[in-house]
Amino acid sequence: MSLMEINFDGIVGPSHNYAGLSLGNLAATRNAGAASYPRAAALQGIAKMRGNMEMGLEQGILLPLPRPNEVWLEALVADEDTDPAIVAGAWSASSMWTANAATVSPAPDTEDGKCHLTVANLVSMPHRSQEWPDTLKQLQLAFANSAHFAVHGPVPPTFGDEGAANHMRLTSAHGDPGLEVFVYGRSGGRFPARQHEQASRIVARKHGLDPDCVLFVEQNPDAIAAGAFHNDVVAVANESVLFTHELAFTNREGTYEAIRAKCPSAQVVEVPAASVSLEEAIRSYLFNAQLVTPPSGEMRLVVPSECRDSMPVWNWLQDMLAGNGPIRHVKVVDVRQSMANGGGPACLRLRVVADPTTIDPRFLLNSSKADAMEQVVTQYWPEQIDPGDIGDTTLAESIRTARSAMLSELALSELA
Ligand code: SUG
Repeated sequence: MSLMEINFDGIVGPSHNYAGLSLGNLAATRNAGAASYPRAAALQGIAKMRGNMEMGLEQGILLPLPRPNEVWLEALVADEDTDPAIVAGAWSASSMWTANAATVSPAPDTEDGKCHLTVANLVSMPHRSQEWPDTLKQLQLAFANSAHFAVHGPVPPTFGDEGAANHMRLTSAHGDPGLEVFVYGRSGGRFPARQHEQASRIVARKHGLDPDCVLFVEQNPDAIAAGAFHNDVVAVANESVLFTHELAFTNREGTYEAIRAKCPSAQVVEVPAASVSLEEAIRSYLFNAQLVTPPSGEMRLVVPSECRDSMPVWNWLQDMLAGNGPIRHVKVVDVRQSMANGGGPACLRLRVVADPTTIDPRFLLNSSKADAMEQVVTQYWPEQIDPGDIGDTTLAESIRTARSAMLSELALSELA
């Protein structure tokens, strides 16, 4: 059994648009009503996946969900007088942010030695609450091998669960047992706290985690109020490194101490607010980076190009590289279409530590499959969606056709 980290990126769906549906997500609110470019967005996502494969990392994919979601619209008795936000919700391509698809506990951490996945209920935002049934179907297919995986339904509603975006794992190496850190919000000031403490606790119990190897940590309400609607906007972990903003957690020192006590190999790389303010960290998405260990062994931070546009962030990264910390390289990627909806490189991927041979190969990527995906996107994905196009029946039909073309290219028609 060779356990490794596999990043499952969401393919950006053909209905990608900016409807401003997420209160507390500043980028999405700022870009509400802008024209979107689904074809460019999907190509940017595939280019990011390719870049990671070129580093020698295993790459997986998750498919866009059926949109517009007719089942949802029907349940909401939607007609022409329906609130435009509900119609836009049914068109949302938000499942591209697979960090919110599920919480994943790798096999070395669990009682039964299987990798456990709990699909996220995403109940805090109406447009995201419709995702889980179709996401669950997909996870059950990709991780159908029940000798190695246990896929769970969602935590019951009221207890908001946003999946891996509020979950970090610290370990000496991916295949070793790890410390799982669940970050919940109690208050977000003017904005909602999306991850409920009880949801995190339910997930940890369902996954059969050893209570000595779990921490529940409160996200700093000031971070939520500043626009960090998920913890992965202000912190990210990879193997023994926690890369975090100084103001990410309510109890900063207590959190670091508890992490070091339970995972002695842990190292904290903290960015002080004096160097990069919370606002600048959220604007640039410095922490919504992919922190990865390629086979070369030197840790790399994959940041959005907005980090290069920010002087304080870019200066901080140069100083970091000049020092002798554990993060040795920085790679810049262009995911601007997703970023404009508040989704950086880390939002676009779900990390699973597993043996790739135990996963349905249709969900694993290689470069010829990436070529084929690019062709489908170029041929079928709409070039542009203007706000007034949302709800248009001809466009709806072409979005459905585009998704079907991708499903048949990837031999996944059972997701139709
Ligand atoms: O839930 N944006 C997503 C972004 C999710 C980012 N994920 C992580 N941080 N892991 C959200 O707020 C915008 C859709 C719109 O407004 O049309 C949106 O859903």
